[in-house]
Amino acid sequence: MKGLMEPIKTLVSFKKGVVYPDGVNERKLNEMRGMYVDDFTFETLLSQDNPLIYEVKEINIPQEKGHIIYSTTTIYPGKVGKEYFMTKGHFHLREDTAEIYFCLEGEGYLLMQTKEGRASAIHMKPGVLGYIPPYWGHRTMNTGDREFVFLALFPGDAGHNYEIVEKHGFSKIMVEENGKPVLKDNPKYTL
Ligand code: S6P
Ligand code: ZN
Repeated sequence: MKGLMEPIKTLVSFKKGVVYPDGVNERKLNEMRGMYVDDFTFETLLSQDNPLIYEVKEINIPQEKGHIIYSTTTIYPGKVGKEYFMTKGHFHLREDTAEIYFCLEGEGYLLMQTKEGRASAIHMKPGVLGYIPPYWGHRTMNTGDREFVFLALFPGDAGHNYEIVEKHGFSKIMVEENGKPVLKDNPKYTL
């Protein structure tokens, strides 16, 4: 670590996440091309509108070993076809780093998978903490009808690898069937 950092305080609203973020990283529908199963519905939706799918409210913490980076993610309610609005998903560049997600508001799933395609999902609602062990890629989806908000904490030197997800996708998808979220095999998944 380089030098001594001064302690900081962060206000976090349960409903809205970080109150005074240093930065907000927005992902709209057009940045999610190829991520959903139903490409036709995706393009139809996009030709009408480009909604905000999720936003990450960040605090500036050095991206270095020894630090803990934290942020809140808000995923808006909605679906592309039957598939719920979700994050892009990633592995950590340093694969031996873990992460904690703590749900503050709304409802959703934390979907994890190994590079071999083994999947595991945790149902998230306020008060649920999901532990993402080292080596598991992670993606979240909003299965409720209002904003799904969670706090994420991860090692400063974890880094992000989106390429694996862009290339192979996740082995499972979360779709609505008879008004309920159901985890299914992703027909687009390639190992
Ligand atoms: C970072 C952590 C989260 C996500 C955020 C958005 O390690 O897992 O802050 O970055 O939920 O997801 P994604 O996949 O677009 O980075
Ligand atoms: Zn992560």
